[in-house]
Amino acid sequence: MFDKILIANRGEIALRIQRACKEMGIKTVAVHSTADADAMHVRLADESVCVGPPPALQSYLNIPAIITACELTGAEAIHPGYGFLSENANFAQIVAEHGLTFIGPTAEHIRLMGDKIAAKETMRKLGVPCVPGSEGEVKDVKKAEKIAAEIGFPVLVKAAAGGGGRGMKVAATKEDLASAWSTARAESKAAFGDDAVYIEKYLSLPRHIEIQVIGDSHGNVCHLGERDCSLQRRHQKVLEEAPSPALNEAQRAKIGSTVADAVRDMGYLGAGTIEFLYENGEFYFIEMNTRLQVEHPVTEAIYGVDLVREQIQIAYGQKLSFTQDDLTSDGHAIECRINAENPMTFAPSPGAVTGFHAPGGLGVRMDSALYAGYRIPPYYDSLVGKLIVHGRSRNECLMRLRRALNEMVVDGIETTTPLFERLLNSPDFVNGDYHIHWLERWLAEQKSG
Ligand code: MV4
Repeated sequence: MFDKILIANRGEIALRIQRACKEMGIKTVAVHSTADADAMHVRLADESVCVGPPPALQSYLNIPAIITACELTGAEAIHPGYGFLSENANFAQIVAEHGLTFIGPTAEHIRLMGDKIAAKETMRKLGVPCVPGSEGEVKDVKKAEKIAAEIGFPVLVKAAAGGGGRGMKVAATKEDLASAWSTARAESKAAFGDDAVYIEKYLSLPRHIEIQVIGDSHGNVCHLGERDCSLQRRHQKVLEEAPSPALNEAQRAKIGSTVADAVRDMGYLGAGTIEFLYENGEFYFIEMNTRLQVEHPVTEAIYGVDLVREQIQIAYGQKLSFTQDDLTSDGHAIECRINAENPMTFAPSPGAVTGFHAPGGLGVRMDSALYAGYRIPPYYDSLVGKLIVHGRSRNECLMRLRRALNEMVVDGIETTTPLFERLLNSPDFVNGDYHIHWLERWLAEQKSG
């Protein structure tokens, strides 16, 4: 097994990866910016290296500094966590070229899935159901009009280099299409330096359901069911749950095996997530994420699997520690993203944490790098904790969530905790009756009275 791993990340996910390493007897190297010298991930690591000033481009995204930190400390592998360099194909390639191991898929698979047109074409050929739309890039308005006429309005123009909602434009009618097409192209060029766009039928009120997969270098690929991530605001997930309240066991087994077969055919290595929109009983592939995701703990809770441990074993060349038949899910799990933000306006609220108490007890997990006396720097993502609760049923999970939220103490800053307390009083949420636009509509209602 690896002797030492460098973790190219910060915050709760750096702690999450350290925990897996420690249980495996692997030494950890933290990297940090000058703003993070007092951060918990630095305090808990065996060694640490300062890789630059606070702006992420100069530190957590500073590839030469991170490779140098590996060479200085003798770390053999790099775990990128999520965000930062986790889906940077060039980084994965550079890591490999330095004789180090990138804990994740190959650079080729990261690159392929980063191109949303190529990703969709790959999945379609492998038998994964996709949203009806263009086959490949749409290079002129004439072609856009032809495809829209075939699939019917409304349509959505999407950036090939996009993802996460950037460079997307809806055309409700034929009259809107030329402007949606040229705006999407211009925005994509400005944001990503690439103006390639494609077209899909616009699904109006779907759920966002994603399937967790993991593959080893021996040709084994398993799925670990789905997560329902429909509760989002401005393309930021707010709460995730597993299983989805909308699916039954037969639907889960069917989409799970379709996805696992496709990912096996790709020769995919490591953890991955296949994102779908789900509407009227049908799944439509939209994107694949080639990293560990923020919401992975809800899957861990119901399947009893340590996904980070599996990632590390796979990167070392070992087999998955389970087969598909070994995997059974138990009960229900919900994750609340605790952000350092005002719970009504979502304005960032960095600063000094004067008091901190993590909830505990049966079925409660709190992943956070907070401690009393810590100063949250203003430079990074506002996620400061994840509260994950597990119960035998969704109802038990909701009762436990209410209890755990009540137990949590974060003093000195504002957090999104009160939002979840309000959400637990919403009949739609309690009934699992929601879609990707539900949360923003509910928040707007709350504001108006
Ligand atoms: C869509 C869609 C409706 N129809 N595609 C937004 C981010 C990107 N990952 C895909 N997105 C969407 N693609 C079709 N054909 C609606 C969205 C979308 C969305 C998707 C998932 C979660 C929240 C969302 C919020 C707005 C729009």
